[in-house]
Amino acid sequence: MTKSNDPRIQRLLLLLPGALLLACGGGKAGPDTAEGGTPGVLSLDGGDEDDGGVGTTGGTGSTDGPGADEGGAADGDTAADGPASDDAAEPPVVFDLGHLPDVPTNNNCGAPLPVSCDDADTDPMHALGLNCPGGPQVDGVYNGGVEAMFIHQGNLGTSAPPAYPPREGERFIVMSTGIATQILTPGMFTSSGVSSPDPGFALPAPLVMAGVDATDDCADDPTLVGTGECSNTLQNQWNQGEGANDYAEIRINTEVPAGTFGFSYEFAFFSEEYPIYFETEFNDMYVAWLESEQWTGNISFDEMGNPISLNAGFLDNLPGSPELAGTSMDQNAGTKWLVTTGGVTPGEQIEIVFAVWDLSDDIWDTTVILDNFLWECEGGPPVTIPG
Ligand SMILES: [Ca+2]
Ligand SMILES: [Ca+2]
Ligand SMILES: [Ca+2]
Ligand SMILES: [Ca+2]
Repeated sequence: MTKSNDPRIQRLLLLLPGALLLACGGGKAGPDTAEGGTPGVLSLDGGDEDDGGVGTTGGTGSTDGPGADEGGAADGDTAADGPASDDAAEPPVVFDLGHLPDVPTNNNCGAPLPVSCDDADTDPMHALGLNCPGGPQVDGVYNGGVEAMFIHQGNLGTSAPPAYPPREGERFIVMSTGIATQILTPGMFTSSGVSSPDPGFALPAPLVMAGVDATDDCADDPTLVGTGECSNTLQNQWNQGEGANDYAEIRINTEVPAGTFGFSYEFAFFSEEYPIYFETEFNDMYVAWLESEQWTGNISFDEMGNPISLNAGFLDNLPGSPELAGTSMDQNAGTKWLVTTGGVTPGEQIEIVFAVWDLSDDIWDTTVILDNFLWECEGGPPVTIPG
């Protein structure tokens, strides 16, 4: 049995979801969908050596006037404390923060402040709040079908108050396993095989689905970093299906700025697969992969700590929810805006991949929206909270 891509059939099946799930569970596991032999066909910028972060770091420090005062302040302090230097047992008070710029609320934080410029164009990095003049710079690319990504301006949908406004500036990224702009058409049945790659069982590096340990994640045991998927959350979702199709990604390479210990970004996830193919092998997935010294794996979850795939529990806004009004997902489901924060090490080279794909076949599409990348003062294991 083949999953129907006919909206007339879809409406019929909506009336008979139980019958469909039974029928489909026994019929779709055939080898015709397996594409394990297909190598990754993405042409990616090998940008590791492209050191976009250096200029940003230097720029922040040099434009932050008070930072330049630190050296002088420390010197002056030494002189002023002349009498105290008699006390040899007590080390001198040192305010010298080296090259780190001042930030009013945290003298140890050098995270570059964001600069917004997505009012002027549809550059995906600008949409995220990156690569604006005077702001944080990264090496960022989109890899996927031309029809599978677009930059949306303004609120998504028609709910009041808006459920999906831009979280930074005026625009955000819409990335889909189908034709991305279709999310703007209320009630639409979004189901297209598109020109994005179909990697099958061979996801582009560094993505791997195998976890690092039966019980510990990489926060429990940092020696596990680099040995697999640090959160241990993806394997079980991936194993429910038969490989990835219509794979699209945003990939960022950058050096972590000095004095910067984390980053955050916001996303939401929607799927046409809900409700009819919920809890089947058509378990479309979204993964935010961080490749760093502290973590190699998924960093984005729902409020319950589940990964972001159809079956894992993304159930914030259900069919008919006011929040979904005015979108193609109004009879489907989606998450709220969610904020993921992850820890990184100042000066290290990191890679971040935001990836979405259809699982098992290439129809009944799934869409994510992405916005508001920020460098943060705080680090730690990845956490996702409502936006
Ligand atoms: Ca934006
Ligand atoms: Ca729909
Ligand atoms: Ca598709
Ligand atoms: Ca799908």
